[in-house]
Amino acid sequence: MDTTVSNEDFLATVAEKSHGAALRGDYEKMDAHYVVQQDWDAYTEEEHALWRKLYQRQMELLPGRACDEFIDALHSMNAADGIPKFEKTSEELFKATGWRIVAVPGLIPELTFFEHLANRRFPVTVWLRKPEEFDYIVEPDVFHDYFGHVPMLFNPVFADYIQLYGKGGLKAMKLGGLDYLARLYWYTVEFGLINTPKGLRIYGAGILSSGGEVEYCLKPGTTSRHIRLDIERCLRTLYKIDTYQETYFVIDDFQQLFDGTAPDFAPIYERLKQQEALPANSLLPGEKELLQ
Ligand code: HBI
Ligand code: FE
Repeated sequence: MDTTVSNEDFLATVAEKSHGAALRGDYEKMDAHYVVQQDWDAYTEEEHALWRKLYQRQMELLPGRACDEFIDALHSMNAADGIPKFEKTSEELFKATGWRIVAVPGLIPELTFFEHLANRRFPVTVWLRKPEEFDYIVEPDVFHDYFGHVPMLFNPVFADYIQLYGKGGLKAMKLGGLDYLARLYWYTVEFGLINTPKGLRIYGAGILSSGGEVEYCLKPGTTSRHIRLDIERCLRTLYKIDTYQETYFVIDDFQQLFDGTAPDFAPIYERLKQQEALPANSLLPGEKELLQ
């Protein structure tokens, strides 16, 4: 199956999705699966300094807020001194959970993205944000992808979930379930929280790689909800991309994610097509706020 859409079509659709801003990456040198080489020597000293500043800010915020699996893996990745070389981490990751890092120019078509995940390859963007984007960036950059996503792939159960998600994405595209599945990715892989004996902790990359939301998502008494993850409820729930989340879905362990994604989603998609999507700030009868 041809896994690439025409470059122009893809860039036009994603550019329109990301509010019309043209994509920043260099899509000229990619292969048929949107993979490029990471030209590590091309990074400037200013970029390595910006990486260190981002890394230090997160390490002041995350201990006691990020899940242990993230903190432990990050320490083993030695990524504090500057933009890391993907190849080195990819070898360690492969030994740990059979995953590899593939360098990409930026956002890639859903089909190609799912194909990579289904084959235990995680796409990591090669470029770093500008200093003025220190606090917020629309497109995922190397800090979001590498710092936010890669450490969790060292956890075997989470790593299996992401591969299952990739396979589900390929099926979803055939069943018209893509938008539903994108919500699941958003509310787990990007913005998920997990219950631990020490309290709620963060495992979602979108929070782990951000500034303010790290404290906000764990603060009691905000206008956001913290409710137990029910997969079908999550697939129904709309999300916003440019504010803090109005709902955080909480799991008890990563096995719950894996088990919840194992069944055939086709009947769920059929049910969902008959139902109204839920606004991001919904609270249904019987749903309990978990963060008092
Ligand atoms: N491409 N490089 C990259 N990284 C992503 O996280 C990504 C993507 N393309 C599509 C996409 N995510 C989302 O639409 C997923 O829900 C599929
Ligand atoms: Fe991401």
